[in-house]
Amino acid sequence: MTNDPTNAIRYLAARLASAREVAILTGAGVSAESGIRTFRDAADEATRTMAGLWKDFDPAKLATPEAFDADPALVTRWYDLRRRGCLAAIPNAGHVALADIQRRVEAGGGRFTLLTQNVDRLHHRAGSAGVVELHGSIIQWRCTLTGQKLTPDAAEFRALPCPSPFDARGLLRPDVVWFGEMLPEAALDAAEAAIKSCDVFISVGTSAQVFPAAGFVRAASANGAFTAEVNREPTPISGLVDACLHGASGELLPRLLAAAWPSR
Ligand code: BJW
Repeated sequence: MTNDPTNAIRYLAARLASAREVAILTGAGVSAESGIRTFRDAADEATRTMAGLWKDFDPAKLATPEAFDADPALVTRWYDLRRRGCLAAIPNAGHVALADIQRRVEAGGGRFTLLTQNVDRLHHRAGSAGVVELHGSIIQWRCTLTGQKLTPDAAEFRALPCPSPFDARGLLRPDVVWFGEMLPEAALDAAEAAIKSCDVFISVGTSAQVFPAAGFVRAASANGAFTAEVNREPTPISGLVDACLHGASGELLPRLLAAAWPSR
């Protein structure tokens, strides 16, 4: 294991450049430099880190199906505020580097899977293709009864009743995965397939505390993949990965890209 940033970048870059199949898991940290609050960070002026959402808000009162049942208007207001923040945000250099890494791997005949816990769609907007959204999307909403999906525009979103002509008793809720809910089956299948067959697995900007995603690195490692972490601080998986890059993903990922494909 190496965790000197320059050595770790070189070490990981060599594995990345020669990989047949790469899987990358991202979390809220990758969007922090776009101004989107993470969930569990402590505020830190030195690194310009904003306090995570769970410092000011109780997940049990906002991010569970029970919370929505108890007060749908409150949950809708909170998610709509965040939704509009995501629409206003701009992908950062970390998102762009991940899209470039995907293009490089695929141009060399390799396979690439981007698994994200993020609901902000910034990877899509940075040009990543086939993004697997493990925790859904805040940009899209769905009816609690019909499942009908809807993408509201950027204006404030107040419409609680489902607009479906088929069942007006439903409510619109964000199409995200709350605590205690199952992840989308297709996303889990895609993650399982990538974990089984990748030879390089990288975890970026996640505290590795929320399951099942928190178990992916260990599973990839058990399947023989070379594993790495890119994160601002150590996490529960730091001790088990083959390379640790500690710092901001918006700085480290472009360096990793340049080290892996220097002719760029
Ligand atoms: C930077 C940076 C920079 C900052 N550069 N880095 C097994 C054991 C124990 C519990 C469970 C288990 N299996 C299931 C559970 C229950 C539960 C769970 O995991 N609970 C844990 C908290 C213990 N999981 C679930 O309920 C999941 N469902 C499920 O498993 O269904 C089956 C089942 C149900 C019930 C029981 C058993 C089985 C669903 C999880 C859904 C998570 N939903 C949320 C909200 C989404 C909607 C919304 O946006 O509001 O998803 S919670 C929140 O956490 C969000 C995130 O996607 C997720 C992960 O957070 P993430 O991305 O890691 O962010 P942070 O803030 O934690 O970390 C950011 C990191 O970035 C930090 O480390 C920083 O240092 C770093 N960073 N700036 C690089 N610039």
